Amino acid sequence: MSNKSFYITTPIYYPSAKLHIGHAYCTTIADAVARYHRLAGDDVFFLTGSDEHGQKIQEKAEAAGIKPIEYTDKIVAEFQNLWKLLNISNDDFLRTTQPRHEKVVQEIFRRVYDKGDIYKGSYKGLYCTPCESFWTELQLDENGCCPDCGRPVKEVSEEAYFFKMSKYADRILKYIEENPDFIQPVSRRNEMINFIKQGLEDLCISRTSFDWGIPVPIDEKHVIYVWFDALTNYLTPIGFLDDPEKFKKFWPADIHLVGKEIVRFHSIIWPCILMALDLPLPKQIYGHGWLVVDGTKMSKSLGNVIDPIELIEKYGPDAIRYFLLREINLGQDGNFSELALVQRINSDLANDLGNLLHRTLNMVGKFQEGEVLAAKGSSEIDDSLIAEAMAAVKAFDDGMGTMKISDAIKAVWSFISRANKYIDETAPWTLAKDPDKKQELANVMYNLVEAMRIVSVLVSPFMPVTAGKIWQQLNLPEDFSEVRLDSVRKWGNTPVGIHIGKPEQLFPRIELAKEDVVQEPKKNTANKKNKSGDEADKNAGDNLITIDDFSKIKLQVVEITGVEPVPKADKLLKLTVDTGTEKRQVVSGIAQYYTADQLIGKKVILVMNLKPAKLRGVESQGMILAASKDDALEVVTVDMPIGSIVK
Ligand code: ME8
Repeated sequence: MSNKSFYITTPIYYPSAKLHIGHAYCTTIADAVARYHRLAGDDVFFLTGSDEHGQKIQEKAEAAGIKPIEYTDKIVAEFQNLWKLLNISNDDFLRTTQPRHEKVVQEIFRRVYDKGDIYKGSYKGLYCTPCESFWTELQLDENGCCPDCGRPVKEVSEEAYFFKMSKYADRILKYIEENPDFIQPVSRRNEMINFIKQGLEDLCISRTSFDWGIPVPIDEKHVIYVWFDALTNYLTPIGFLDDPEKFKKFWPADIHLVGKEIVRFHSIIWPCILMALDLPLPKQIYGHGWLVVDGTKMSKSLGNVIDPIELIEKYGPDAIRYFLLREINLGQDGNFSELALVQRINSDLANDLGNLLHRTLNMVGKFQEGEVLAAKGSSEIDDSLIAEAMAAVKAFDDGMGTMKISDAIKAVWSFISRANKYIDETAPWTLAKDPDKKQELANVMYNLVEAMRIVSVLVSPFMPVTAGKIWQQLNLPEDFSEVRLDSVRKWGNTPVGIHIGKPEQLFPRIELAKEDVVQEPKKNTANKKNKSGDEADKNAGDNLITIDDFSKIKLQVVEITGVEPVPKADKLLKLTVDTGTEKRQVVSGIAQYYTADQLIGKKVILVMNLKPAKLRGVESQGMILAASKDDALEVVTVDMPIGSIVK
């Protein structure tokens, strides 16, 4: 038993609309990690909550003719119901409207103000109400709209308090550079380094144009602007003001798990606030990818949101949890499809897991009247099963401890397949016919029950209800909620002489008619790059090019000799490349994937005869090639002399 403390958080969600399956994804990940750490014996604190202030909520409440708190009460109750249905095991639920939080935010404001890091100024800017973000002219998209959501922005000018974030720019940059694990995955880290290098401006932290917020303690006409209110939520429930012992135990947080678009707030603004408070920084900010439908992030206006409650009612919470955790690699975007969910249920849950349990219980019932007899001696096949069980426990442990959740699940499922194969290899039905093979049969039965015991423990972070059901059907004496990972690090903890319980189906197979699909995602015809392979192949026929067409493109090996950020464009880098005969300037949208150090000296392929174009006002003379899939991207590199022709 470790007795280490472990503090994990999800973002606090805006009660501006119903939660969709994308929000459930984030909370399910955090829940699985929290459950794993409890299993490993850690003292876990798992926090989620709601982010209830701001103009957007105030406007929605006004439109509904009710007070903002009445509006958020109703939606927050729906959040809490969803987390209950999904068996989310959070230790606290923080609402930013709770007096305990208001006290913390005001105290933090006071402390930072007294330190001289907050001053009054005036803010002029372009504001996006739905995103609660200010933008400069240069940051707007090509339509002059919010670069995050594409909606119109409005000009705002008002007296406001500012947090001196610029003062901490060098310190936070140094910290990120010196602590490679602080921001994960690595692509997010590079993006943040490039962002800070463009310069950090002071942060506007108060507003006077609406009043749905926590009052600034020294100036009641202002309310505290959302991010200063929201980020500090992580300090409230762990005793920042009222329980120093608890605070010492859980702060700094081990992981703030957040969606990729809010990594910036968590890994730059939040650490600067903490530095101003002289508090240690969280150990890790983990930016997960988005759940997308047909390559597009779910959003109400696109009509592609998937309601998790409907899915839970139809398939049960464990199947949804399993799918989200198994199907998507944590740092990358992943596609949600109900058909893929049903396939996973049928193959992994009904077939692999369900059958293994069912066969095991049936045979122990039939061949040994339900009694688990002692194993004596072992065959080579038994030994290989045992070795694979121990390897699966280790791979599970390693995967969960490093946020490689999908890998951890794969390791468990490969053991489940191994155990199913073990049944075929040992053919217990043949052993049962031979009175001389009684001990051999007893060994096989023991090993299968023991394998199922281990599986039930290993699946518990992903599928807590199913894990409990397996445990119950095996009729193991220990209270399942008390079971820890240590009990499966060694083979042979199933007590001899227990009588197994009644077999019950875990997951019935699902025959899915098209009309049964909860929501057939809308086809997003605008997003051609996300077409499936089949579709792309089909269309390729209409667009074939000849070798002459291809030869018009001049591709050549060049070396990257210089890298600079493009001001106010966090995705772009200005590269200088050496073509062998000249130096060229190329603008490339790879800032989120590479730092300057990683690019200098790379030999890449340049489209030499591309018409020069201006990106964010900077001329680009050509384009370098890169390969991308889902959320990953790599520039194409070659090991050939500069100037080599690519054909
Ligand atoms: O940003 N797939 O709240 P929020 C995966 N209140 N994750 C998704 C998603 C999708 N399709 N859609 C949304 C806020 N999310 C602030 C946070 S924290 C101090 C304040 C994730 O309700 C999103 O990436 O807009 C984010 O991490 C979370 O839901 C909350 O989003």
